[in-house]
Amino acid sequence: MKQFAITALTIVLALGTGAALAQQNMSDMKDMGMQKMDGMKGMDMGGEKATADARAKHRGLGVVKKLDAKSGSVTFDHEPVKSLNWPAMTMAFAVRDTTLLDKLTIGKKVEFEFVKDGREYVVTGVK
Ligand SMILES: [Cu+2]
Repeated sequence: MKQFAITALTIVLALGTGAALAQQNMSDMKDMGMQKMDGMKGMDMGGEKATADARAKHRGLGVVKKLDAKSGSVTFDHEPVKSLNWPAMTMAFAVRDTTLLDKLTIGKKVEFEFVKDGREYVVTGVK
């Protein structure tokens, strides 16, 4: 009987840990999608120039899922991005150069360039 209780407790603990891990993974993905990575937050002392110098360009290949010209954003279902260790996923990017939006239509597969700017990922070029 005692053995049974211990086994049951072990199962409960294992399930609990699994659920917590799953939740952790989900919130990680959500953070990426919502562009809430705060990596640059503590680096304000150098001002805008220091931030700009630190910008590395990344390349992605993705299908346009959603376009919002008003808020300046595009959602890509993108393939893995090696330079950032990203798996394939669907996420939103900011678009500040509105001429880029003309090159994007829903369902189109494009090669795009982007930078991390503060807490946002900003598309800087579309092919
Ligand atoms: Cu992504």
